[in-house]
Amino acid sequence: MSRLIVVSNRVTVPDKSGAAPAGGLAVALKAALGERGGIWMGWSGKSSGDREPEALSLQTHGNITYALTDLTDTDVEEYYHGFANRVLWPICHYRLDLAEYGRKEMAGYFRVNRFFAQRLAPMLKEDDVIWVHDYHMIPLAAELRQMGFKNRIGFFLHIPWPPADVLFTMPVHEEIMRGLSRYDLVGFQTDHDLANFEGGLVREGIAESLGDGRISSFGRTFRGGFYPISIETAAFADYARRAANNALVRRARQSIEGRDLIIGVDRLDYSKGITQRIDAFERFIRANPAHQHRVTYLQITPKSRSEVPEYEQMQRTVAEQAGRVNGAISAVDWVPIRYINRSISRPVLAGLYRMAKVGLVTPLRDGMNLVAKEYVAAQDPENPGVLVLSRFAGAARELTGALLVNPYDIEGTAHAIARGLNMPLEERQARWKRMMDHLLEHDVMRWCDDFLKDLTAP
Ligand code: GDG
Repeated sequence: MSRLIVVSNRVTVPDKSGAAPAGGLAVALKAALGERGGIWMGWSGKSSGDREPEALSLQTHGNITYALTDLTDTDVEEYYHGFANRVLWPICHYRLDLAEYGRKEMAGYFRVNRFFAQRLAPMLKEDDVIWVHDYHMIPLAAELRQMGFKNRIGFFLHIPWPPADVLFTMPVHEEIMRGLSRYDLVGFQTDHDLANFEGGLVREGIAESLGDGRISSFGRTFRGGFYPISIETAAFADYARRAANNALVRRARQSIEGRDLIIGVDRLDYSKGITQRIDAFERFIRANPAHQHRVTYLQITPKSRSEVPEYEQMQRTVAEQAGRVNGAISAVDWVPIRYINRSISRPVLAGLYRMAKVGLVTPLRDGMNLVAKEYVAAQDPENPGVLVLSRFAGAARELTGALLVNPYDIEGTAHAIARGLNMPLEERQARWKRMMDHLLEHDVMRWCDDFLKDLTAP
């Protein structure tokens, strides 16, 4: 079996004990790398200031080598904050209004990808299979091809791919599309993303669809496919069952004093629809006096990308909004919204999912959304909660037992919250079982195997 080389912006290096850190993606990639032996390369997350980064830092655990590089301040600013997070992220989440184009940032993005390719090249063997992850790294294959590498190279995009009319607002869209055509397999989260990609290329006359996922474009034939990412379903279910006894989870249960718990868990990001969700919760409370005093909505929102102005602004907006709604609808003995603006531990998270009668997952646009899958896996089969899920999350293509909502429709979401809280046990069990059976069969190991099988197919 060929070696596997994984390249992603960030690398999850095991801690001193050698154990993989929590999180499905890291577990699956570590398993795939362990099976074949290989290298996981990416950015250390650190800056070398204005000095050229030192040689790669290599750490070997078993048959896996973790290869990390620092980046200069300018690289971090232009490649990471600038182009990846202020152009590709908003565009792929349909937020044309938030994209900030600058020639410097675009150039920085391509330059850093060339730098990654140059650092990777000396480590590569002829029959290595290379798997590149996410929007930070689109031009990597083109750089490697230019250096003469003929290896199998696959790409998986963790975020949505927009339709042509959205994508083409980005000045360098053609170079980005050409970059993708240099892979052998380009994987998306859902059939919709793949259709946007293929349809956009064909509509603009820059590709021909050859059927069976094969696409001919920019002088090359490659394949497109969709591979919905997932979680370690069985392990997470077991974890959540045990987490119910966690001391902090028990204290949280006591503190809600028998009220119904509604939970939301999202990185602080404008794509997650947090402000619309708080509006929907307020609407639900106002429209359903019988539920007043009887619910607690817990929103866990760790900070992310605080260096990017839109995120810093959003942090203030959400905090103010939660405060305003609490001020308006609280009573002396009841505070409806608990807003936590930092990360909590994984066992506590699992226990809280299991305690919640409703999981509110309402992004405006999301590649997949693993919180939705974790919420389902964490439920008690005897008394499962209800998932309220945005139809614009990739997960909605699979989790058909959820109450699907349009997150822009505040009243519709408020109605779904009420329906979830009032749903009879039998219906909750039937809906949950449908989703859980699917997730047990389609877990993250299966995702990884399916992608690699297609990438290495003759
Ligand atoms: C990108 C795509 C796609 C969150 N808060 C805490 C915490 N989390 C964990 C969740 C979950 C993960 O973070 C978030 O995953 P998502 O999938 O929901 O979202 P993104 O970070 O936007 O991920 C997304 C994903 O890539 C994979 O392809 O699904 O669409 O945007 O695992 O549990 N974990 C802990 N404490 C927290 O406070 N421990």
